[in-house]
Amino acid sequence: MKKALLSICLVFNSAAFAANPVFTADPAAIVHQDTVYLYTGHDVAKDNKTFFEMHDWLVFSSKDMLNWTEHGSKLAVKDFSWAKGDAWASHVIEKEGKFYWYVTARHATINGFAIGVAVANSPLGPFKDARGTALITNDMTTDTDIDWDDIDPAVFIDDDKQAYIFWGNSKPRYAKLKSNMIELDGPIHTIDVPNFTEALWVHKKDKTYYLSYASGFPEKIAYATSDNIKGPWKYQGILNEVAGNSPTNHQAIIEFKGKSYFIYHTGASQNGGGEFRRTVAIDPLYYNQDGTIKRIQMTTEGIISAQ
Ligand code: FUB
Repeated sequence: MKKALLSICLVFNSAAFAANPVFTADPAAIVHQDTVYLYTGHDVAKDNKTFFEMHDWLVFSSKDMLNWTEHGSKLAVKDFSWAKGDAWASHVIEKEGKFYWYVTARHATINGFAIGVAVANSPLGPFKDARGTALITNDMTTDTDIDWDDIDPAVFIDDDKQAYIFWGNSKPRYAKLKSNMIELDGPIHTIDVPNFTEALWVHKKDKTYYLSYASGFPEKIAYATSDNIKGPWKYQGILNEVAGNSPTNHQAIIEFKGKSYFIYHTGASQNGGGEFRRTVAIDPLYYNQDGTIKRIQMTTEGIISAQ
């Protein structure tokens, strides 16, 4: 793939892709063996769309955050026999040499959205539905009026190896996962943070847990901190403003070779971007001395020097 001097969105929508741009959204990323693996949703590039059209999820990788390899579609709604559409936000995590890909999709027989999980022995797959059924369905959370409240999974494994799954729209929720990573272990809890919309991401730096999420609509990314994965969470304010030309936003936060990165999507591609034709972008993330995070500066240039 062409070496990018500008942002990742220009990598994906560079001259080579101009005739047939790849639109990407809802990033999640992991670091494995000196490589960043970026998992994204995939907006279908039709004109005049009035809602999301998403059928599968894509994978990209990089060894320096600058040059990216496109691996294509590695998981699709059709890989889950219980699902019938809407490949919304997903999340990948590694545990003991296995890679678990948690996805949002619309359930075929239970009203509403659901969360499933696929597993593979490599970050590039092949991924297979790990359960044959959804892990979380809308009938397990009956305290909202909407049927899209069970979306946007984000999994975090704490230092004691306990895994937690976070998710939600309108109400942020979390539950423990069993050590097999494919079953809930105990009750579903609600999290208390202000103005929550969706897109949870949890990470830990030093001894502080960070919970970031899309707030309000159009969405800004806000965050809260805690000294305990179970909270309580202290609201710390806005981390990223509304991203260009997209009322949704969705972030991943990683550390790679000693630097921190904020990965998100915008609708700002000049190859016909928009609300339903989004593109993943990356900018640096910086911490203050007290552990709070400086507000992200979104740029066209993105990452401009190799790691
Ligand atoms: O991409 C579809 C939905 O829009 C995601 O699940 C949300 O996080 C928002 O980005």
